[in-house]
Amino acid sequence: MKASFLLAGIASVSVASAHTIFAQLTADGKTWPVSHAIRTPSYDGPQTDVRSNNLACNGPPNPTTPSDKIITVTAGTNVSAVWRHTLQSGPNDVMDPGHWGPVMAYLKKVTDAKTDKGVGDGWFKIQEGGYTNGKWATNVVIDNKGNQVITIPSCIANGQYLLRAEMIALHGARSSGGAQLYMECAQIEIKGGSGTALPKTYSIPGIYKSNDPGLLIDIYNQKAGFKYMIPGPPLFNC
Ligand SMILES: *[C@@H]1O[C@H](CO)[C@@H](O)[C@H](O)[C@H]1NC(C)=O
Ligand SMILES: [Cu+2]
Repeated sequence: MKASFLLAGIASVSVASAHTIFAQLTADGKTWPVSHAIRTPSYDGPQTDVRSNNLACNGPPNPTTPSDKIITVTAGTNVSAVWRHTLQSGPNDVMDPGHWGPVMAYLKKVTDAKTDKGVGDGWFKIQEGGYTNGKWATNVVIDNKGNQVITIPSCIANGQYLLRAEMIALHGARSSGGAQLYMECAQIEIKGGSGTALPKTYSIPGIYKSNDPGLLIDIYNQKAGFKYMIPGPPLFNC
């Protein structure tokens, strides 16, 4: 097992520039066009400083383009954050499969989803995947044609939200700051929720520390079946 980890690690180095973007959203059975209601960058690079304000909704060195659109989503349904290597890539070009790591999604309730920068308190985690049965969550998304399936909680208040989808690549995470964090924010309006739950919220930046065990880790030197600690706050459940 260890030997195969090492080989895969070497293989990933040659294609480490193959990053990724949360490019489009599928909601209520409709797949919206690339960049519709999502602040997408033209360059697919990661954020690596977990203290940066650009950890909320991406930004320099990957400048993002604003969107004046909002996508309506029914509470309690599944949406897919659709990941692509570039804004022009298809479902078979999601990300370098050697980019092993966790996958997460967060929501933040906002007054105006088109303009809110997303920086600061208000975020809660609604989906996460780590390392299960020998497979990293990033590979689950790649094998699912780039679809990160996210259940929108049924119990939260209706209104405008930012939906922040995130994939983290750990191939360089053996040194501090080596984890590659990929995220974009979609602008959504949740309808049909029961509106009673008040999730505990967290600040971005603030949810991660550079030495979190899930961000500072030599993934090629773990025992088979090791327990990976997904970074960030606990998952919110209705
Ligand atoms: C929503 O996604 C979850 C997790 O993948 C799955 O278990 C569930 O069956 C899905 N629900 C629907 C209605 O598709
Ligand atoms: Cu990359």
